[in-house]
Amino acid sequence: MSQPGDFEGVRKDIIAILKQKGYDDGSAGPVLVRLAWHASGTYCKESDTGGSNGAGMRYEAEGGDPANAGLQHARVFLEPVKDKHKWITYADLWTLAGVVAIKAMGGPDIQWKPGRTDFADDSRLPPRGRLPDASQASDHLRHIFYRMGFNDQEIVALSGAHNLGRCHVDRSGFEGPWVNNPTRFSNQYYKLLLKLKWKPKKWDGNFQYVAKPPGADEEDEDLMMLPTDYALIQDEAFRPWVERYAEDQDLFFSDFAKVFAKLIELGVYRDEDGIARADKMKAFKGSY
Ligand code: HIF
Repeated sequence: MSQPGDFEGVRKDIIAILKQKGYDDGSAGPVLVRLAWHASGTYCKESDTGGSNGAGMRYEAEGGDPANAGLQHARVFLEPVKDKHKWITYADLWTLAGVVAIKAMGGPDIQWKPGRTDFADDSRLPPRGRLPDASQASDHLRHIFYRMGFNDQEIVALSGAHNLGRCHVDRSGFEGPWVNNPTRFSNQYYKLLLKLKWKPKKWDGNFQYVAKPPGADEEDEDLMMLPTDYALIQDEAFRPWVERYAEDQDLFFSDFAKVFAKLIELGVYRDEDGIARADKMKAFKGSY
């Protein structure tokens, strides 16, 4: 048991569980980033509901949503950390794990503030259907991310997180990593989007794009893009940002750090002094 408020201790223990021999590419990092995002990405600005408060994925209604398939791995990886630091809320732990993982994989420092509260029961979960559908295109991306309060540039900056990790047929129906080294954070995702010849994958599974990196052997694993990733180079407002982030990794890192920090704050009400106030959060007042 650690001292309440020892977030440095929590950070160290998150780093210690990142290496997972035998799991995916040997790292829990990418799936932790996805956990932080799915915890936050249910936010609706208009109704001020959903978001990173509550840790609703502990309950079947949210955790069992097909959109969240596979995230139980992330939650299980974090259990020893929660066990050692019982005072931290799950909602804080999941978002902190995302930013610690990004940094440990070579990404930028992302501002993280504590104060999220866990729901005491499952009566205030956001409805299913708020997370994006990877089979769709720009209109859908705007519909989902504008609802959270993001603009076009922020959508493209966030999307660089698909530099990490991979798709699993048994979780999403898609298959493969976006880049060659999916546990190293960089702007490679944008470079590959622009550079490779993306072709529809020939298979019975969900429609997705595949390509071989230049110089790859036949037996090398295909890289992939989801229809929502590909939409970023087809859309005339998104594409210039893809080009800028492909050219300028520093710009990408600094824009990504801002937008990911914004993502994990969604649904968190703070007083002017920065202290989170659960009683001022609509989701906690049960006003869905
Ligand atoms: Fe993902 N995302 N994401 N995503 N995502 C998957 C995996 C990861 C979308 C779909 C998928 C974001 C936006 C979107 C990560 C991080 C972020 C998978 C594969 C799908 C289908 C799941 C599986 O099969 O295991 C869609 C449609 C999005 C809207 C654009 C964010 C910006 C890119 C917000 C984001 O941060 C990460 C990391 C993974 C890898 C998880 C893993 O287990 O390796």
